[in-house]
Amino acid sequence: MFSFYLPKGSVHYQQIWDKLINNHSLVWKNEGSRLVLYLGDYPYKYGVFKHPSIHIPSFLIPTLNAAKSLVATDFNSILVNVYNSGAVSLGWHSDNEPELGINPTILSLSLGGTRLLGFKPRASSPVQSSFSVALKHGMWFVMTGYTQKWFLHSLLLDCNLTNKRISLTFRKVYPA
Ligand SMILES: O=C(O)CCC(=O)C(=O)O
Repeated sequence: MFSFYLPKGSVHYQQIWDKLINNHSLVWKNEGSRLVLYLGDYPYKYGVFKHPSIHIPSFLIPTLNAAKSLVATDFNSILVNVYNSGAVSLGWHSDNEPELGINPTILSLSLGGTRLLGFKPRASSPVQSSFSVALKHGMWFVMTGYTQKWFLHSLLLDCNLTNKRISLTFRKVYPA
């Protein structure tokens, strides 16, 4: 797992934010109190939520290409999460659906308010410590290798935060 920033101006974060929020042709779903948009070549399902395949809009292609070259992974989907404030969280889970293959690489781009992504070991993990990572505006964060096998992760509550946060998570989804 590691995180990094791109040089200023490489990706236009404000444009991505504006287009995601203002593009009325995008089909958002409510998942709990989080808004989710799935874009990808193949359907993707997790828990009780099922997403059909939806063409990735052209305004996100440069960002998808940046994501692919950053970690040399042939991502074909973007799952976008909107958290309207720190009162919206995402519970403990692993991204270990069969469509993601074994030991998937998942890259995220964080925009807006800083949030903590917590990690806690699964029962079978040889690593016993929990930790969290502060995901700041413009930060790219990658989970690779045994991350999903050994840890659960959760976007933690922060009831003092009023800022909205958007995350774009890049995955390679295989046909089921
Ligand atoms: O919003 C985030 O950065 C976390 C998203 C997440 O955990 C997920 O999509 O599986």
